[in-house]
Amino acid sequence: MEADMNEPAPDEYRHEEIEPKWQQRWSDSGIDRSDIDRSRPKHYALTMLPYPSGDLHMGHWYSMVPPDARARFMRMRGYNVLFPMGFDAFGLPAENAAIKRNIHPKEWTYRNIDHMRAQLRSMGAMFDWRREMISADPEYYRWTQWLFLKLFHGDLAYRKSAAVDWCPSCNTTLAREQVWGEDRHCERCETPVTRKELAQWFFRVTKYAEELLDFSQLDWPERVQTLQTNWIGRSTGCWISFGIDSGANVEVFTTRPDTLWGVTFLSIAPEHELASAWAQESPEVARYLEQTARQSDITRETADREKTGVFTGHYAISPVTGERIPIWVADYVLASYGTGAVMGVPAHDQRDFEFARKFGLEIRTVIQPETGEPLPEPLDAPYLGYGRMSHSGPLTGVPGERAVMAVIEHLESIGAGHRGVQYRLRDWLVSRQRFWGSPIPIVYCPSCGIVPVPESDLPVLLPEDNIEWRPTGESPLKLHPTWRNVDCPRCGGPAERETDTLDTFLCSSWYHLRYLSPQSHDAPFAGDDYDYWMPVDTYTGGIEHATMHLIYTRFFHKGLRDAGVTRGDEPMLQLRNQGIILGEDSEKMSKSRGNVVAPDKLLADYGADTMRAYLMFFARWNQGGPWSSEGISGTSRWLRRVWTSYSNESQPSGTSTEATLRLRRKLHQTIRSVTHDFETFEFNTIIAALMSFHREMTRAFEEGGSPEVWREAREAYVRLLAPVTPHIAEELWERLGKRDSVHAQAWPAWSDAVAAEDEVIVPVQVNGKVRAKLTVARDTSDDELRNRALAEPGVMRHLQNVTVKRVIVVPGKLVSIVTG
Ligand code: ANZ
Ligand code: ZN
Repeated sequence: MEADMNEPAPDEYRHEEIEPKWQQRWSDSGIDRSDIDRSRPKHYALTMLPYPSGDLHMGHWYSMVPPDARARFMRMRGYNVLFPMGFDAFGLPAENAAIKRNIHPKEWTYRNIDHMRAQLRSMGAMFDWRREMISADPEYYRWTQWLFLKLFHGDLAYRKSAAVDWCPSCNTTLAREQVWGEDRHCERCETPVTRKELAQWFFRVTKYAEELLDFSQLDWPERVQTLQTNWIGRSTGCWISFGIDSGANVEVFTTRPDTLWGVTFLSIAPEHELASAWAQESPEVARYLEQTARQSDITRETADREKTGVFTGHYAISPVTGERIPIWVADYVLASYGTGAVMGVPAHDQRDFEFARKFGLEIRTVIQPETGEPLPEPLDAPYLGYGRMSHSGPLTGVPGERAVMAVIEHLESIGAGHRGVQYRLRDWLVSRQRFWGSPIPIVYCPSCGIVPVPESDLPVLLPEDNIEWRPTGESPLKLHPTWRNVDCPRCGGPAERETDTLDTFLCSSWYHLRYLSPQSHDAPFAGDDYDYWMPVDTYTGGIEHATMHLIYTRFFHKGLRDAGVTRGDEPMLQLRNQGIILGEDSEKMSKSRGNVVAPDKLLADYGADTMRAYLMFFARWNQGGPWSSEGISGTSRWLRRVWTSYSNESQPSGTSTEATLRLRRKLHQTIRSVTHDFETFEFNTIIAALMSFHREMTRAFEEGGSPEVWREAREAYVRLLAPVTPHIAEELWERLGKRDSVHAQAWPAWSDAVAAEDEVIVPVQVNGKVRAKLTVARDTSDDELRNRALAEPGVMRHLQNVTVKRVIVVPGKLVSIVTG
């Protein structure tokens, strides 16, 4: 009978069969479950959890697969590895979907989760699914609320009025990502947004500014440390108080007190309280405030914007010269930084220079460079450097290195200023005027004021019905017919619930703790679990989370530490970021460009193992790079060759010592380099080494290496493959006649000596007959050769009941034993 050409050969690689098969077996055997085991060192490998948008994209694969391979590697290295997965399930897209389709956000979210969970399973990752957390589960957000209350009781949560972006046409507050363009318009209706003041909840992150700048306990990328450091933005400087004509004071923050004699105007932010007071009396000021109310801080901080401002008609008095200084309102001054007021020194500050030029204000040089020419008069650009003070009254001539301190001391002595530190970091605004988030567990009572919901009443559940989705300008919870009405937990009188929900960044600030004890009913996590697993040993994910998420989670940990909930100073010891996968055209993947590579299609074509190997191979993981379809088919060919080579039963002839030695040396070198590269997240060179070692095995086979060494290499190779291609490795392991899972095996060991040195095989003769062969370094000493020869089992057998008369050692060549 003729073979059916469509029927694959019996040993053809069929990922669509072996992958589901092994995934099922792993799930049945529970091999990926990790529990406390004090006999082994623990390793908590955390990878950032996805938002359930509906579909896994290549970025998810890229951020999860190499860390999975590494987690598997750590397990084979003897660690008890925790590698959990969950869903960051609250957030705006679910609410938008609800508005569009008139379904509950919960329905949309949980349907997406089901789909994505199945997609995640198809990766073949070792996620311990028993520990899955979903931030929108009441059993999860109950503890989010509980933790909120811990911070509240620790005086780390407080309420104050703050501005939100507001679309006057949609009649709703907008999240940062819903505001678009230079003119800051609403994403839905394109109306320019305005700002609106609302009472909202904040976390006191600024209390931890100094501690957050300390990275000494962390192995985090330099880049993330820099981004966080800049985000926190510590400046040392000085507060200076200027009297004003109306009798009050204006305080400014400056990092350049040495320029004080050069002040020719003050400017205050449009939101400064004096600005609104003066708007009452001046229509120009009032008009200017209205006009600037629409801009965001980001737009306002843009350096090259045309400066705008308005004179208030008021003057301040210089604390050092007694001069009258005009006060302006200018939107380059931010209300949220320093004191919201700036002393204008046009000669030595870029923005002040532009402002003074535009409005014809005086430019007065008070710093001269220490070396070289004096500055030109008039200046054609501000001089920003430090230098010798000039035209500065009693301090004229003070050199640059002393200037700042000299002025501060002078101000302190006359009581007009004091030194201090200022941060750019702001407290974290956690209120959202949204439905799909955790309710804030607070009740407002007309007689008791702000009352926390008692622990025993948690969670404050989201309502399931009667929800108004259409944007009305209010939090949807506010419009629910009954939800907000509640008895005051303190006095029992009629009261109202807080109707805002919590920022979803709060949910993701502690999810690593819920994974520890997903079933815990009386606490967010159990103390035992915490003590065993925490802190997270390696955290992996995108660099885009460098500031917000990774600062919030550090803050949360420290705040909870001070509230007695967590221990230790940092939640995540090591951080590594992956790069971005670009389309084949080297551009960012996007639907409009048509260069999106979808994982589902590739999974069907190549299988998870090939995708895994390719994702580790195609670029340095921390850099990323363009996808290549040619590249993935190359990876696929390599794995098919590996597969076929293991279905061949024959062995090498054992005739070439040279081939044996080379194979062995290369094996040990490969184990060593793959181990090293897993440790350092250099995944691409792992795959390169594995590819090259397979060629070496083929060569050793063809050239007739020793069958034992060849078998040893084949076995070790499957173990090296296991983290990368977990399904193929299981299959090949089985073919080698093994019963246990390859993932339960120890990682292969290497010897530096074998890897490094040139080895020889020395035959050992007993009375002229070869009884053993020693594999040793070429320069092994005579004594060592003699001892090793006499200890060989094959030799000892022939020395029983006889006496050794002589042992002749020919270094590197032969050991000959003569008995009598
Ligand atoms: C006078 C001065 C003279 C300044 C000079 C600079 C150079 P960093 O380093 O980022 O902390 N500033 C203070 N508060 C501000 C606000 N609310 N909005 C905008 N600018 C503000 O910046 C500190 C400097 O930024 C301060 O020092 C102040 O300008 C300005 F030759 O004061 B300086
Ligand atoms: Zn009350």
